[in-house]
Order: sequence, then C-alpha cells, then structure tokens
Amino acid sequence: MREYKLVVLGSGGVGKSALTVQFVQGIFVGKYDPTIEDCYRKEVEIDGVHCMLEILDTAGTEQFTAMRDLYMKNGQGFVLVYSITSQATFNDLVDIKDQIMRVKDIGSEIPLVLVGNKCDLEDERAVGKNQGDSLARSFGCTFLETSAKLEINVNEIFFDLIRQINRKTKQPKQTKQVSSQDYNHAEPQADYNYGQSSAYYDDRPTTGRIKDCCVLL
Ligand SMILES: Nc1nc2c(ncn2[C@@H]2O[C@H](COP(=O)(O)OP(=O)(O)OP(=O)(O)O)[C@@H](O)[C@H]2O)c(=O)[nH]1
Ligand SMILES: [Mg+2]
Repeated sequence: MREYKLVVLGSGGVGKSALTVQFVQGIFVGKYDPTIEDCYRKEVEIDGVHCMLEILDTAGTEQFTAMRDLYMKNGQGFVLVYSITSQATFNDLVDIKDQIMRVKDIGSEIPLVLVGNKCDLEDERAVGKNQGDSLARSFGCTFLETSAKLEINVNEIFFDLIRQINRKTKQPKQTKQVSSQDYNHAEPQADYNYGQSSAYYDDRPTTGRIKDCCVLL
C-alpha cells in the first residue's frame, strides 16, 4: 500500500490538531492543549486506491518549532492552516511557506493546501475569503475554508492533498478487484465517506512526542 507523509503547519491555536483529529477520529476537540508534535496514521481509499496516510500534527507554538526543517524535508504534502479570526495567523503562513521552499529546494511543485479554519465563527471573521483566495493563487495551491467544529471541508483537505501528490508523482495505481457492488457505488463523492464508521478507519494516536515522530519520519 502506498504511504503518504503529510504535515500540518500553522500558528498556535489555529486548529491544526482539531482538524487532524476530526479527520482521523471523527471527533471535535474543544479543549486547547498546545501540541508538541503528534503523528497519526489512517488508511483511506482514494479514487479506488488504498492509501496509508501518516499525518504529522506540528507545534504552532514557537518554542516547539525546532524540528521544522526535518519534517519539512521528509513531508510530501503540506497543509498550511490559519484561523479566519486572526489576521496574524494568516500573515505567519508566508514565512512558513518560504521555509518549506527553502528546505525542499524544488521550485513550486510542492503539494499544498491553504486552509482558513474556524469558518463557523463568521461573526469573528478577521480574514476575508478573498485574502485566502489570493494567497493561494500566489502559492499556486488549493484553498479551502474549513470548520473542524462543524466538520466543513475537513476530509476535502486531505483528499485534495493526496490527489496533488498522485498527480505530481504519477505512480502506477494499485489495481483493485472490482465487484459489481463497487460499480453501484461509483459516484465521485463516495470518496468522502470517511467518518467514524468507515471500515478503513485506523488511527493510531501518537504514542510519543518528538522522539517517536523522528523514528517514523
Ligand atoms: N469554533 C471553532 N473552534 C475551533 C476550530 N478548530 C479548532 N478550534 C478551537 O481552537 C482551539 C485551538 O485548536 P487546536 O486544534 O488545539 O489548535 P492548534 O493549531 O493545534 O494549536 P497548537 O497545537 O498550539 O499549534 C481549541 O480550543 C479548538 O477547540 C473550529 O473550526 N471552530
Ligand atoms: Mg495542536
């Protein structure tokens, strides 16, 4: 099975962990507990192909960001998250993107999704959707506004990223045994039915903090 190493980046408190946990476990974590570094694994089926995602949920808090170069080097796709309620978190992403480009040193072909999270907090909006759109254009990447709380566009982040990686690497697809039942469920949106009840659900909450993640990467 093909493995994908994805990295979730952004300032402290923007909802990186909430998005990751919502995607992997189907629950919303309302409590804020700043992350040092957590890894999750989840098996999903995308476009008929089984994939193992290894998702690194990173620290937004400055004092924990020393590992950034290492995981940027190893990551294949990146989720750049800001909160629509904080202009500062939006501004911070330019430096993070620059750091990825520096570490990867391969021009603009890095699979990326720009995410404006907390879109359920419309009353507290500080960053316009048009700002997100134009930053994504300048990054040359996809843009999604999301809510980890209301489960808006959460699966779409990770599925889009995998498809970008697939397009970039164009590895031959694993062939899948197709039954007549599969044909009956072949609508494009079927991909997005990964919640708590998915048969492919497999999460492994991070056992450890930095050391375990280093081994994984
Ligand atoms: N209303 C709302 N709150 C959210 C959303 N996503 C996250 N939060 C809340 O925002 C706070 C911070 O979320 P985290 O996911 O811990 O933020 P983080 O980016 O992982 O923060 P660090 O680990 O410190 O980098 C928590 O209280 C979450 O419940 C969302 O979509 N909507
Ligand atoms: Mg976190």
